[in-house]
Amino acid sequence: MNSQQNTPLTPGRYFFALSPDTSSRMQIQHIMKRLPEDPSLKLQTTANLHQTLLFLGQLDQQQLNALLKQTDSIRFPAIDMQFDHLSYWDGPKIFCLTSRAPSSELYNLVNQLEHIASQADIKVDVKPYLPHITLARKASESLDVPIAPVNFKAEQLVLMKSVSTDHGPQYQPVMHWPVTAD
Ligand code: 3AM
Repeated sequence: MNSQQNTPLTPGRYFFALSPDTSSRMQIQHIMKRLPEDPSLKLQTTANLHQTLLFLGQLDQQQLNALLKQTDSIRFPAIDMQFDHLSYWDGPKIFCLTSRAPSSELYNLVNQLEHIASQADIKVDVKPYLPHITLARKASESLDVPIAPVNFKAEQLVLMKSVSTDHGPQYQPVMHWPVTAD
């Protein structure tokens, strides 16, 4: 498929994610204004907003090369879904958007990515996939804020590299695939 690589793939922490289109991004930003005013909250930056599909973990060069060989087979249909709930997840201490009706295409894509990862000898977490969009980290209390559903349209599938910085993790898109099923 028609993939594009931004930078050379070098060892590091990687994950696959969907990148929201401009309208979805604006809706998400609007909802972020309704989060509690807590100075310890680490708000996601607009550039970092994403929906994680599969966390790959720390990859070495051999795994990255093997992954690259598999990525030509990726087929990525349009994914259009609603995130209709603002949730607090106690484990990772995040506020995130969740969906009561995730799209079935989303699960197909996640299965496809899990298959590609296993073909590249990458051991991934086998926990059931829970679609969410993280809005803030270091959250410490549950919240009950009704929201208007966000119509989430994916602009592209992205391979992200997670790089630690003094300001928290920065996500660098290193490869992307447009929304077009061949
Ligand atoms: O930004 P979100 O919350 O979607 O939680 C981490 C983050 O997801 C998740 O991968 C994304 C980029 O760091 N993540 C980090 N470590 C993980 C792990 N061991 C993980 N997901 C599953 N297993």
